[in-house]
Amino acid sequence: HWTAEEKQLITSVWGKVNMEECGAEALARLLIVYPWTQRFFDNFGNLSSPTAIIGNPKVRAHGRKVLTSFGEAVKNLDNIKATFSKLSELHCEKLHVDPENFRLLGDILIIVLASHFARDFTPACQFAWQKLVSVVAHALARKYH
Ligand code: ZNH
Repeated sequence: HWTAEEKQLITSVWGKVNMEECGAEALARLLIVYPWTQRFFDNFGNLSSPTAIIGNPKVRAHGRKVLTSFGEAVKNLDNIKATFSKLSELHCEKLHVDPENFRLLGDILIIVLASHFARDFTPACQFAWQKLVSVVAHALARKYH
């Protein structure tokens, strides 16, 4: 369900993404903008203020891990459901993360990309990326019933 142009827009942006920076920024923004998401990370230490969250090394490391994992979707655009099947099980059965949070993180990621790439993040580009974060959110939510 991807056009050749969409695939190209997704992979060309992805090729320029700094996982460390963008992953850390996306997770930090999620925790700051939607503070209730902090409850999943009560073993991450100090999350008491935006500054604490941004400087928290566990947030940085986990943000990178999540974004790297997101990269598996980019590499497997035609097979995202299968790619995230195990991860969906983990988030559903072990971590009990409300799937609404996958949508929130997806929207945050779009904002991070838009702010990093500015005018290069064109409307067509945003269209392809919105579609991608939505497919990823669905794939991760698949094992919930
Ligand atoms: Zn998640 C974990 C991915 C979203 C929460 N994650 C995780 C991991 C991965 C991921 C890869 C690791 C695993 C292992 O270790 O095995 N995620 C992911 C992705 C996404 C996500 C791809 C989207 C895109 N998560 C999410 C959200 C949330 C979460 C939204 C909430 C809010 N995760 C989580 C947790 C965990 C995880 C809590 C665990 C952590 C620790 O370490 O403790």
